[in-house]
Amino acid sequence: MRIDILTIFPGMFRGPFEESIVKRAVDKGLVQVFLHDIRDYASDKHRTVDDYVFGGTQGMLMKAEPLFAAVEDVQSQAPERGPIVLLTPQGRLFSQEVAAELAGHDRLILICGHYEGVDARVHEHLATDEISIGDYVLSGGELAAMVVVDAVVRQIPGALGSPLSSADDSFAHGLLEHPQYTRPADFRGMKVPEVLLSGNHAEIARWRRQQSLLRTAKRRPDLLARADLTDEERQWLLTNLPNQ
Ligand code: 9D3
Repeated sequence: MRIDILTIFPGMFRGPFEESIVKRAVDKGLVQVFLHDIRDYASDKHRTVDDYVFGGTQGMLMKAEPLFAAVEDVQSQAPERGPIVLLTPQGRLFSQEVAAELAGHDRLILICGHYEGVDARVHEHLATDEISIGDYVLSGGELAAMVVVDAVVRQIPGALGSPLSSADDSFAHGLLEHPQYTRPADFRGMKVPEVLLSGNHAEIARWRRQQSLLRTAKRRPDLLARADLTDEERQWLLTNLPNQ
């Protein structure tokens, strides 16, 4: 997979991409990540990438011209075609499903907006997809792009170091993870649940599933509504959930 990122702050990505699972995937040759400075595609000597808003409002917008030029240049560098994703607060909400969908392509182009937003012609005629990572205000699309790249890259077969596959990730089951413990079995009087020390694997599996169910019901009832539970499990929850 080839990922091209268009940004006015390429330096923001270097730390995260050189420390994470992304670096391992790059080193293994599973993914190539290219950073492109949008200013390199500005047409004036001041390398202008923003301008005032027609009709008059406060703030600046990213100009269409450097973004179109950048996408066209980056597309000319490799023959594969894939989604052109604009990171924007107006985009569809990012999720594990969206990550899996993006991971199915050989090529991704991510455009990071900044200032008060991006010229509408980029939304309408350049981007093929618009993604938001959540309902909070960021200063730009860069952190959102890092989130998307991390979630997408760990879906690529072989990207994870351990034999655990990304299919084991919590959201892949639609439930939150059960509590986990490592040694010591007693830390300052805080004890690991007895069942986990029992060696009874059937009992342990049952306890973990029940903990996942309780946790999800308590913290993320929205997930529980869509999760794949047996009738028996739904009944068990009804009788074991604390009231209110
Ligand atoms: C005044 C209206 N604001 C929209 C909520 C303007 C605005 C704020 C912040 C426009 C752009 C931005 C910068 N944010 C992003 O580019 C962004 C983002 C985000 O702020 N939250 C969640 N996901 C994303 S993806 C890109």
